Amino acid sequence: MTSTASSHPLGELIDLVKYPLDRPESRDYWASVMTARNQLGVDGCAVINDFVHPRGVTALNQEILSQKHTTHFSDQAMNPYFHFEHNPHFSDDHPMNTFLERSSGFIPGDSWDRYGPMSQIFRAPEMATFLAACLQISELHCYADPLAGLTSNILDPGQLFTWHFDTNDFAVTILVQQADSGGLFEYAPQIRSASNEGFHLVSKILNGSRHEVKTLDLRPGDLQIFRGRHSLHRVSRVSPESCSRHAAIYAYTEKPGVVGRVERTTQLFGRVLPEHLEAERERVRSDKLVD
Ligand SMILES: O=C(O)CCC(=O)C(=O)O
Ligand SMILES: [Fe+2]
Repeated sequence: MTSTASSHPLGELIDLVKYPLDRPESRDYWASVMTARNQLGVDGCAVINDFVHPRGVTALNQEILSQKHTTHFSDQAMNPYFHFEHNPHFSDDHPMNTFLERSSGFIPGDSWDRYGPMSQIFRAPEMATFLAACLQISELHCYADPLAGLTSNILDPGQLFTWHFDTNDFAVTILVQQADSGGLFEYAPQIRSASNEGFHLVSKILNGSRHEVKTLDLRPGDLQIFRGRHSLHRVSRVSPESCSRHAAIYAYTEKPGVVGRVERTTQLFGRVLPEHLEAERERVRSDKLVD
């Protein structure tokens, strides 16, 4: 271990020996970036194993447990586009009208201590720089949404997060507590594009097809970078006898100062803040996907 790696505050959480985020000019840094780029190029998903070391995982899980009482759980069935109501323009068996259980919940952004381990990782400039390099984006900023920027996805025993597309182009996740059984991340890579909803393929998967579905074997401490806007994905049901599954979710945007929509924020967190109402008035959509 070099003294440079161990003395950086991020080293309290992230394995800077394996992944020297503090030394972006190093060979190991670029090796990690190139591996992630390759994986993202193959199917829109990169996994960086043991990114957070075991002590860091313990610190993250302690913070999640301390805030778990603030989780907003959902008990509403939803379609893959986060809609909850029947749409008469589509047939009853269409994906738009296929509503599946989502029982998981999110710990919101305003639950975290500004200086706690969750925020420390999220707000580290080294993280944004590293992720931007992996994603080949010129710069990234912390998602400014005060609730959705920094969250933890909680699946208690028996719960699942059903098939869906993300609103964001990509998501950054660290598995913090793994379920003993179930709670697996599954995805159908690039099943839709900005110009094609791929409803036929989406429908097959909602009806139980495993064709083209991949399952990740994530372990606590693994970092996942995932392009979820075009890849249908879910977290499968956590077995009733299992421990809960906890994941830290870090959201970044290409432009600074982005805040989420009122409707989605209410669905996910059960409330909005004044920032959401303000942003709603100024929002400009970047594509025409149904959501
Ligand atoms: O918990 C995870 O691994 C990802 C959950 C997810 O897909 C989401 O929050 O949109
Ligand atoms: Fe997602």
